[in-house]
Amino acid sequence: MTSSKQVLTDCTLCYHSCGTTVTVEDGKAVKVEGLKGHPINSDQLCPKGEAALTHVYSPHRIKTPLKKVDGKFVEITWDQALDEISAKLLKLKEEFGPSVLGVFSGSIGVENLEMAQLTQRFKAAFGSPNFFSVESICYRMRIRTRQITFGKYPTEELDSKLYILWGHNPDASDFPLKLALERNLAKGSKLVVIDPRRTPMADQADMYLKIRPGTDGAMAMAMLHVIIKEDLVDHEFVDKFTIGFDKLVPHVEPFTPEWAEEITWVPADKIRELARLFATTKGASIFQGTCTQDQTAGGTQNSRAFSVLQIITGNINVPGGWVISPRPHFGNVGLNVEGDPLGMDEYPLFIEVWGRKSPYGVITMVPEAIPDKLKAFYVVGGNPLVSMADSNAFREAFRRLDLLVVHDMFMTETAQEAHYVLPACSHLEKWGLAYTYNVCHCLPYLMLRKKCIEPIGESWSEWKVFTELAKRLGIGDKFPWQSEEELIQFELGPTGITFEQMLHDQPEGLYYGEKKYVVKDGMFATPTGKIEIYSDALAQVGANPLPEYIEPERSPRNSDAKYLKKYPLILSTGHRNYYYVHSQFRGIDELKAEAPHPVAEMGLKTGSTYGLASGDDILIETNRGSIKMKVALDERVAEGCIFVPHGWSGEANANLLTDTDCREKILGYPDVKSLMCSVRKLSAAA
Ligand SMILES: Nc1nc2c(c(=O)[nH]1)N[C@H]1C(S)=C(S)[C@@H](COP(=O)(O)OP(=O)(O)OC[C@H]3O[C@@H](n4cnc5c(=O)[nH]c(N)nc54)[C@H](O)[C@@H]3O)O[C@H]1N2
Ligand SMILES: Nc1nc2c(c(=O)[nH]1)N[C@H]1C(S)=C(S)[C@@H](COP(=O)(O)OP(=O)(O)OC[C@H]3O[C@@H](n4cnc5c(=O)[nH]c(N)nc54)[C@H](O)[C@@H]3O)O[C@H]1N2
Ligand code: SF4
Ligand SMILES: [Mo]
Repeated sequence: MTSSKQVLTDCTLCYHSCGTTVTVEDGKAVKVEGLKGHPINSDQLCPKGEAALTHVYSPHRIKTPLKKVDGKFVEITWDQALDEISAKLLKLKEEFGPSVLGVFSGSIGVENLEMAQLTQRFKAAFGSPNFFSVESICYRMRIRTRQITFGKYPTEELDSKLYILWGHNPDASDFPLKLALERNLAKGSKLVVIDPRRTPMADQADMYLKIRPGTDGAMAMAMLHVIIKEDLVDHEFVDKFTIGFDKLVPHVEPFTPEWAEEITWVPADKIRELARLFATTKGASIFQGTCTQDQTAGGTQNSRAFSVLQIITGNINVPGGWVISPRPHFGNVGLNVEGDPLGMDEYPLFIEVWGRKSPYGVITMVPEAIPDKLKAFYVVGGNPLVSMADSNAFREAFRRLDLLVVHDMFMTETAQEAHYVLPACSHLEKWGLAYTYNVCHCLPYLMLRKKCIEPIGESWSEWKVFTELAKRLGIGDKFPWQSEEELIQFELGPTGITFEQMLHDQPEGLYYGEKKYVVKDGMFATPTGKIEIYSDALAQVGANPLPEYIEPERSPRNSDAKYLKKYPLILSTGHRNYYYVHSQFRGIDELKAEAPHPVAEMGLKTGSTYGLASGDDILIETNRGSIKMKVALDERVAEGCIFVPHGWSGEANANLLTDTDCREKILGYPDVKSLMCSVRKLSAAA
């Protein structure tokens, strides 16, 4: 007789953590569906989520530990792999000290508590401060700037009256927001899209603004100017809860919409119209692209300007605005940070604010730190050689390492450079805790990620690998949990919720905390106890304490004639593709059929100046390298620019074009949204 069960668990294929129902028959997962009534995905799955089982049961999964011998991988046992890796690590530690170990956890690790935090714990137990993650290319810039402004981290509420999609394309990248937008636009909410590409969402928008890449800060400054000049400010809110408004008023004086038009290509009257619409809507929210500003030359200041826009219009802790939601306190798996990771001297605000330290080092500084400061690198659930800016620099640096270990399900380009590759469990093969904080009502949503099937081949979970490695390194006491279930109970500990409760009583998940829209004195954990429009934290690192516009280092306005002649086009990389997550899922036929080729997008006129037609093969070149892609010409795309998707490997890898030296000055993020390049036709469309 067939044994069959249905397991409610989260999708985990990207950080949105949609709810799924997995049918398991005789130990094999046979079906995945959207979990009915789930608050994030309302029983639907995106095509990637639907293809989960093809991914999990892929014939390309790595099944055993591998060691590189004479340039080729050979299968070895776990014992051999762990013995050799730990022996090498101990030797390096003895000779050079523990900080020569760097660890990296990828984007699925950011919301994947166990993966990111066990990786962090591992380096701390070993004695190194050098933990890296995608946080220094993605998302934390917004967290940091909001923290220094509010002392807390307010987020966009999913149900809003006015959505400003500012460099964010939920059609491709944000399934839950896309569903929320459908729901709320039908009820009369307004939509504005600010994007150099007229995205599909823009067709439904009340306003669409085609902006020059990298210039969002100028537009935000002009909006501040209009709101202040026309006195559309929420004075009651500003007077009660903020400091620095008096300094902001003279500061924004020069930044007229006409000034911004020249920089941004957005007509001045449109900027005025948007400023008025925004300031007169209570419950308006800037939906800041998840990584767009982070990867822009003036990203920190742009993010600050967005915060100040929300503040002076009183759109903080009101329904539909930015809301400070309750945060669950989990057991401290990650261990506290000791010592300073790479970047402390150069970008201190990324690492520390008001004596509070975050665990991350600055990833753009990794290539230059190898081999002097870093000699061993351990990658979990990431593909930095393709996903981090400047793949050439990363490849060369990785080749200088004494030890590179990669724990992954697939043989990625990063894994190909490794000395050891360790087979990883998929999300269906291990226990975990799914945690999303930007769900409906701005409340966090927790769900137990259930182990549905036994590990494929000899793949191991992160808990198991780190625990076994720690034993061999003499730091076994730092990994005391006897099972994954015990680890999760430890994580849950301070919340008062139990593993058993989540497994048996609320397998569909649960909201954490209570929704509150109050604003009161003392709730802002800044040194002044107020929302800081004027930021001393920025002044202390030599940055402008008030928001300002910073022109991209490489741009038509900032380049001399010679450079412009060589690289005449504005290059923006990494707009999302609905069918892929970064470098993942290229091996899944049903997804590949939807997006078979890497395709760069260009405006119609610009394309024809280069003699191009849609479907042509082109060569794109920057100061760092060149790649080959197909081109699509489209009138929806801003002229004078080219938009290149990231995540493709080999000769279509966008990060062969990006430059680890071209960084945002305050937090050290790579600028990959506004560079300069040239384009040349290779062959005509077939
Ligand atoms: N399908 C899919 N979904 C994903 C991911 C994925 O790989 N695949 N990745 C996930 C991750 S880790 C992240 S960080 C998020 C990323 O999410 P986002 O950063 O929001 O990325 P996109 O949704 O592609 O939207 C970015 C938009 O910004 C526009 N843009 C480019 N340069 C500029 C500029 O200078 N200014 C403005 N205003 N717009 C600009 C692009 O044209 C694009 O439409 O997506 C997440 N979701
Ligand atoms: N040029 C350019 N580059 C970009 C961006 C851009 O916009 N432009 N966006 C950046 C952003 S925002 C991000 S977040 C990064 C993402 O960077 P990464 O996280 O490095 O990218 P992924 O390709 O998603 O790599 C994830 C890897 O984890 C593996 N994996 C999946 N599940 C598991 C698991 O359970 N355990 C283990 N051990 N491994 C697993 C996958 O097989 C895959 O190889 O890319 C960045 N790169
Ligand atoms: S958006 Fe798609 S891939 Fe991401 S969690 Fe939801 S179903 Fe999975
Ligand atoms: Mo990201």
